[in-house]
Parts: sequence; C-alpha cells; structure tokens
Amino acid sequence: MTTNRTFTMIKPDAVENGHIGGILEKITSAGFKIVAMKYTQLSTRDAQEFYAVHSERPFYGELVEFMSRGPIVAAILEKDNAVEDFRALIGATNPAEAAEGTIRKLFASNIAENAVHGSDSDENAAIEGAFHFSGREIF
Ligand code: IDP
Repeated sequence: MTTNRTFTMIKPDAVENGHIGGILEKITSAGFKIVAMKYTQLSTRDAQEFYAVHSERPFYGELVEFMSRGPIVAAILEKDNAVEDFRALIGATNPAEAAEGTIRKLFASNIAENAVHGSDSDENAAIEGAFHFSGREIF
C-alpha cells in the first residue's frame, strides 16, 4: 500500500551551518505539507536504534556519532507519492553525485554529512515517524 507521508530529519551539519530555513523553504515550495515537526537531539542510543539497519556497515560508528552530536529538525511530511518525491527532492546520498537543485546538492557537505534524511519506503516512513512523534503531535 502506498501512503502519502514520509519522514525527514534536517541533520546536525545543516543545522550547524544555518540551513534550517533554506531547507524548509525547499520542502514547502515542492508541495510538501508539514504535519509534524520538532527541534530535538538524538542520544547515542537513539541514533544507534534509528540506524540499526546499518549496524554492520563500516561507517555505522561515525554515523551514530554524527547524528547525535547536535540538534536536528525531525518532521513528517505529506504529499501524494511522498516517499519517492521526497527522495528525488533530496538527491543522491553523496552530494557530489546529487542532481542540480536538490537539497543535498545545495546544502550537504559530503556523503556522511549530507544535510537531510528521507525515508526509503512507506513502511520505514511509518516506523521512523512513530520513533519521533506520538499520535497527538501529528496534525
Ligand atoms: P540515504 O540516507 O541516502 O538513504 P543510506 O545508504 O541509507 O543513504 O545511508 C544512511 C546514511 O549513512 C547516509 O544518509 C549518510 O549520512 C551515511 N552514509 C552513507 N554512506 C556512507 C559512507 O560511505 N560513509 C559515511 N557515511 C555514510
């Protein structure tokens, strides 16, 4: 089943570099409605759990340290075809390979510190949204 929601985080690098406003502007201009949003910080344990699927990858430790080092913006976004359209909007994992005009091309530093997260499936969008938000925080 296809749902119309995806989950995103503006990652610590983009927050540190002052890109919250610029990234939210790209997201809303592309037609995504923000149905939940918070400014928060992942603990080490939160980041380990959120990225558990990558625990065997060589960059897992680096990823956990990066994602927990400072505040993030977490949000649930709504739009038809949300997961696929948002992945297109953010661009390739490595900003050097991301298409012109994508969020990662515009705002990311490198493959590790790549400015934003976007869920890769409807199932993960639901799991990741529930990781950060209770039902009454979603509008
Ligand atoms: P995605 O975020 O584009 O879906 P994934 O392969 O799921 O990419 O990787 C999750 C996150 O792990 C990336 O967004 C990035 O922050 C980090 N990452 C991916 N590949 C590397 C790497 O080769 N070195 C360091 N960090 C990486």
